[in-house]
Amino acid sequence: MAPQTLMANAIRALTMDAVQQANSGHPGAPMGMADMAVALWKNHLRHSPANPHWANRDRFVLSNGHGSMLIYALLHLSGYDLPMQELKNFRQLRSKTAGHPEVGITPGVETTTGPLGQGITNAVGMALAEKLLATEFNRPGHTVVDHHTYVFLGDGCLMEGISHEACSLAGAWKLNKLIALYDDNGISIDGQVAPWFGDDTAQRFKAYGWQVLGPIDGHDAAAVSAAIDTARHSATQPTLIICKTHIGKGSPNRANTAKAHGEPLGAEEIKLTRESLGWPHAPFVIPAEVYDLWSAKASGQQAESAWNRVFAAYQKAHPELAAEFLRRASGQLPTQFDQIVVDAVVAAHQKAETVASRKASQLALTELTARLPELLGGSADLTGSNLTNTPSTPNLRVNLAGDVVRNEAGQGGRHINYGVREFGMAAIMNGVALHGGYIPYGGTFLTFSDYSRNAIRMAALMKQRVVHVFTHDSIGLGEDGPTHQSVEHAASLRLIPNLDVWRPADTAETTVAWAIALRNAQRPAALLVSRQNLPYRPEPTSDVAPNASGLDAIAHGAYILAEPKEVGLQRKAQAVIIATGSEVTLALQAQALLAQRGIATRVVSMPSTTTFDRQSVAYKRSVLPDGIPRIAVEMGVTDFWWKYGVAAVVGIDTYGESAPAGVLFKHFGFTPENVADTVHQALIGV
Ligand SMILES: Cc1ncc(C[n+]2csc(CCOP(=O)(O)OP(=O)(O)O)c2C)c(N)n1
Ligand SMILES: [Mg+2]
Repeated sequence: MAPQTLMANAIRALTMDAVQQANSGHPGAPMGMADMAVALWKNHLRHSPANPHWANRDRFVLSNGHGSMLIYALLHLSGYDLPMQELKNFRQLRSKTAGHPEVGITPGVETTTGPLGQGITNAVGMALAEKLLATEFNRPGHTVVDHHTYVFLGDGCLMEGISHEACSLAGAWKLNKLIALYDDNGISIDGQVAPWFGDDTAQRFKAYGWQVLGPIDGHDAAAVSAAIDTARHSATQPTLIICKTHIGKGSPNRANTAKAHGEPLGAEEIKLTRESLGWPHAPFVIPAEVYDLWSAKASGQQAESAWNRVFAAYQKAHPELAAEFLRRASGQLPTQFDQIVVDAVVAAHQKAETVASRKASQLALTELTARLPELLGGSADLTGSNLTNTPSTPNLRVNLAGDVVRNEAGQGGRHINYGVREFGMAAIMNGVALHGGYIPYGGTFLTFSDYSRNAIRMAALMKQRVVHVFTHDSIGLGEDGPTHQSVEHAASLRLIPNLDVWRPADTAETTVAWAIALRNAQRPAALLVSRQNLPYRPEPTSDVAPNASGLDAIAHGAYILAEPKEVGLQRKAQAVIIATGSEVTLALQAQALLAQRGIATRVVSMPSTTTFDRQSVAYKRSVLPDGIPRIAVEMGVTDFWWKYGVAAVVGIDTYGESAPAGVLFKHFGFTPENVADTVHQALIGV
């Protein structure tokens, strides 16, 4: 048997046996893509199984993540730390072989895939990161960043709308080192795809500015390898290689059927498949000669050593750049980061003006982007509204030759115009973060966070540091009306595990939110900021002075902002008003009104409920003492707040309305009087 066939059949055998053993999984895709995998992994992929984190490795993304056994077989066979026992434990608790590939669990898995369409989009982000890092760090004679990003994807990924967003951008950015191989098997779960997927995929990708190769026979490893070779020489275009395949290839009765997609073949069919493949070995037995064919340990070590020599020369010629590259690649913030944050708060406060928190975010970003070159900003066509750009972040532009355009200072783009593509932006940012070297952030209106939502969830699941700037965070945006006014979004984002949500009230809170978002290397963050101006709170009436203790208070996610003494009452608080973001001012005004009625209240600013929830019980009690009523004020659904044991919520449980903001605040009861009355009523128990 030809070595290539032997190698592909090893994947097929491991796949059908692991899926059978788990009694669940997707045998069809790995069996169909086995020959494509041989072509790529044997002949082209530069990777080092002994060091899955080698900075200049090629990235491989299995966008059709249901075919997870393909990547597990590949990693096992090529020499990663993924013993056969893990394949036998496919899909079992605490195995390294989860149902769908998960980054951080399996060495060699670059991103978590399964939600179709996002893998290819992550790959676009990885290829973008490579291009930008190469522009930033490579020097004549010193090419330290130089790798490809390969993707396998199926019909499902191409049907998903996000593939349009991502692949359109890949064309615009001329990501010539992005090479996607399409598993064109004409089958998805419901059967032959023709009635619901009749696109001319080749023309579609040509229209994006891609090079399209094929259709070729995806079972002809030599043909696939030749196509990859052509793709690697593309100067300016990403490449799609259309590979015609048979789902479940090798299975006499299941191949070419939707049944092969997501069901074990069954003992009888596995027997028949073994016979038809000419694979006599028992389940999970791989002959030594097949391991020898697959092993990438030696070639990987060689590739890595060669790069190490390149890097050593770079270190000699450009020691500071090299040190910076290593810092950036490792995701470490600069050692002076704490000082940078204090400086940012001071700078923002020195402006001493009443600004919208979106503007406060830009003020913070102006300082941060000047000092942290890893910050890579952007917006989904709302730059002037989101205020995610700064003087340090020129727009990304790519010239006809495919090079990143530099400004007079020699600097390439650091602000990305994602166009109107919120989901694409979010998943591309995930890819950028996964690649390393950058901390991506991007903006859109909070209402459209729903468009991005699954990618935000994936960032949280993957523990990636990605920052979403969501502006126009409430009815406070006014006349654009209910389509644009977030009501349920803050609450619903807070439900996503491992996502930090911040809704800051002023410049200090906004800057601290940014600082914590950047410090949390294992967690994405969403910053919910206002369109409308929020009053500047001069020092020292609040605890948010630009000193360590003020910042520390905010960093707890919630803190005591004003005690009764601040409004002239020398008594203990009878009630606590909890407010977030733009409503903090309202709470302070209500506190003053209540003082006139002789009622003593404490105002708690709670910019980040998710952060507050992680504090010690003692701290939480100190902020929200037992025994006195709590009243929450937030321009959003009330449902969320009941978990804090509140007596009442001033909130909005309908959609907004189209009118000037001031009119809406009155209409929905966001007035000092109504907040004061609500507190009063809670105290007297009506
Ligand atoms: C966003 C999303 N929607 C639905 C699914 C469920 N799903 C998994 S695979 C699949 C069909 C994919 O078809 P294709 O990519 O052609 O895979 P093949 O059957 O060829 O292996 C679907 C609908 C999913 N994983 N992600
Ligand atoms: Mg298919």
